[in-house]
Amino acid sequence: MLRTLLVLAILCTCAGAAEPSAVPGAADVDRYVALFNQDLYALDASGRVATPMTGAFDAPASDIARDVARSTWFSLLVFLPFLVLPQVLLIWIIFKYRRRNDGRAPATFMGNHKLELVWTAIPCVALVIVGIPMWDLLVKMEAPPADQRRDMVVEVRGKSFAWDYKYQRLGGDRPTRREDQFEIGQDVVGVQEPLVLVKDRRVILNLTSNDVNHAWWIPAFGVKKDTIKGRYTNIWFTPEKTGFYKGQCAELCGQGHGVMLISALVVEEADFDAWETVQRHRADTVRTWSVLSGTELDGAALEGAIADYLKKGDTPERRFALRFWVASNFASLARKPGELKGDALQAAIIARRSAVDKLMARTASPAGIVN
Ligand SMILES: [Cu+2]
Repeated sequence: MLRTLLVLAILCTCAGAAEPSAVPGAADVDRYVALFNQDLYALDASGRVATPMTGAFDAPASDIARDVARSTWFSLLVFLPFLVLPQVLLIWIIFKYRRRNDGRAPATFMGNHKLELVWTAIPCVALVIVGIPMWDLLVKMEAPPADQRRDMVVEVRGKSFAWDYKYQRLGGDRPTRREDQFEIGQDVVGVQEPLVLVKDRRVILNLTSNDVNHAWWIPAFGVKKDTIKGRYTNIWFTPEKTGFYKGQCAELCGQGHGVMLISALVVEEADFDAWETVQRHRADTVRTWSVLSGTELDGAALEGAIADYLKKGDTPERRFALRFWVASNFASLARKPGELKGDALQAAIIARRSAVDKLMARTASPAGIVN
């Protein structure tokens, strides 16, 4: 009997270990903070911008960007001879037929109908050759895809001087009920949160504005669109590479236009699930953070805040969300100029994060969740 139980226990443990965990645990927190809390302004060790703003031509990151790059290179190839050839001819003629003081008079002539017809007709043909695929691409970019059932849909709202993202549909096989929508608001002055997208999942952006005209532009995706109050404009694309992408408001909109930055994060499906989880529990973590961000750490208040948070729901997802937001907020705080700096700040962060860990481990739920 004892042997059977022992074998069963070992089997259960092995099965548990082999199965990948769907919910990220405490060990994943720092990886996700590094992924989701990327610094728009970060510099690398040699003082250069850590993530440069890439373009559609040097690093296209979506299907639309690839099309834009291809058609632009094609038009450049077709038009390049019109730029180069006249200049080469001009320089050659200047030297070949220069005045030589040998008594010869230069020839004078006016007009040549045949030549004029040819040099009008050839550029016209070139324009048509370039125009047809360009027109096709413009129509494709303007027309929303016919079958949108599996697409992600996000409402983008420009405001002086930040962006709000409302996820109206998450795409894939996800539910599209009203209660599954959620909104990521931005501080008007503060860290601009990225638009988070899934690699290879098409996204449709419905854009509008709260005030003046703005324009949502991320060059690597090959899309740029005005956002206008009282009206919706649309763009769509399929992000094809994971990564952190930078953009900028592209419509002169006022005093803060220069800092109206845009960023987007393209992640794998599993990482998007983790991000969605932490967003859904974000509001509940605010109280714990307000205790942690005080100058003096109030142990009793922290214990109360964590206990209340877990009382509202003690699941591995909620525990992960609390740990994530604590770590993520500290990561943002460490970037802001404050009284504490460098090692002192790092020590304070480590101490406060471990206080949270200890309290959470102590507040194990009846189900035995200690993660
Ligand atoms: Cu602007």
